[in-house]
Amino acid sequence: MDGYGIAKEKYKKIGIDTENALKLLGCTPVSIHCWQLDDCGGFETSDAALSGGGILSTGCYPGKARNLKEMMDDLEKVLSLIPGKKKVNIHAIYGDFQGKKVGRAEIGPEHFESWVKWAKKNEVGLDFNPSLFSHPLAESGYTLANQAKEIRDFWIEHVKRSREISNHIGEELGNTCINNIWIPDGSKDNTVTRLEHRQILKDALDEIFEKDYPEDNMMDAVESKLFGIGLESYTVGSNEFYFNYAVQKGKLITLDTGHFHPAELVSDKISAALPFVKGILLHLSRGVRWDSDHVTTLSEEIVAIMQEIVRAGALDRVHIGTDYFDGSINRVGALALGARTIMKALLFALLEPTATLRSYEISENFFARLALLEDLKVAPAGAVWEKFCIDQGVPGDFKWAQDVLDYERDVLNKR
Ligand code: RNT
Ligand code: ZN
Repeated sequence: MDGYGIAKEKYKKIGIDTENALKLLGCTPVSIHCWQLDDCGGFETSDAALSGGGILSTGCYPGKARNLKEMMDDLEKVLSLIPGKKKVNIHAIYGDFQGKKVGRAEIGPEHFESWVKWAKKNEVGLDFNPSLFSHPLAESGYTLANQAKEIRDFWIEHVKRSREISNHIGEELGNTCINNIWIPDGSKDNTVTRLEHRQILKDALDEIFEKDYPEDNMMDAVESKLFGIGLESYTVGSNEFYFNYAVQKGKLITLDTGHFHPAELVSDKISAALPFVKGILLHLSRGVRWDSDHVTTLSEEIVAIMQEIVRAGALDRVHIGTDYFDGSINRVGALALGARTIMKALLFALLEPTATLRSYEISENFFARLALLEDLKVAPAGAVWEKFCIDQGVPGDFKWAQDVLDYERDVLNKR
């Protein structure tokens, strides 16, 4: 019997059907963020600062994607290394601007036709984000929450257009495109006009969302943050602000694992959010001391997040995605590694005998619950993962990294 056969039998004994787990894993999409591939630079021809707004990619590893073609090439490599269903998550700054200077308040669906074509060819869905950073009109620290109406209106127009683009993308692909709004607005030091900014942000969002689009085409998500670099003392779009907004307006809430106090757990927020919100969008990364922009690895928390989704039976209401930027290692490898890890964590969660664990819990046999949870940690999930990779036609563990290194030698090092 091969490794998978043995694993299948072992899981069967504890009431788990591995075939079923593989089927579910195969139809759950993971949305892969494109901005890991170029350190969040984008393809605008403006002279805007490359980062700013409280986000920062560190490291200068060679080979980053310098244009749309290189980014699409890199993404194709990444996609070939991730088993299962995929989406690609893009930002407004990654439009096909053809060397022209296109303002953020001038973008339209035409600038994203190349992406639609590419997505169709590669059989992936797309998600979208307006870009409210790396721009002269974001330098004051306030975009949608800016007290100056001209600046605010500029950004409102940008986000409205992003929603229109998302609607177009979703319609073209026949796959809902999530438009996620994150703004950097906040302040380095103690701020006294807090209610004013938050009221302004609420009104700006209300205006942005005036137009309804069919959910089959696009859905809106709002993303909170605790702090950013240079924005340590105050963030307008805090957790409470967006949670309330999402609940009141029927929007998705985005939970980014790097946007909370280090001891706060996103895994525990899932069941707290689900009774109230339309759904959740996850931005997964690995927290290392501060804003977690490190590549996702198989941590206890990533597994716990997946377990919470599966235990809640909420795979259709929680949209899983990556969001980190590390410019200090091979970027293609970094992106593939994070996404593979998330799929592994999801598989691990799908291989859990939840009904048995619940029965122990109900009968207050907490020792049996703990013992089973602990034994599961070294159950042969790896062999099931290997089978998934083979079935999906992607290289398995101990092989895929060599593909990345070959690509580095043949493509990235020649840039
Ligand atoms: C920033 C947010 C946001 C960005 C992207 C580029 O802290 O996490 O999601 O990473 O929109
Ligand atoms: Zn994020």
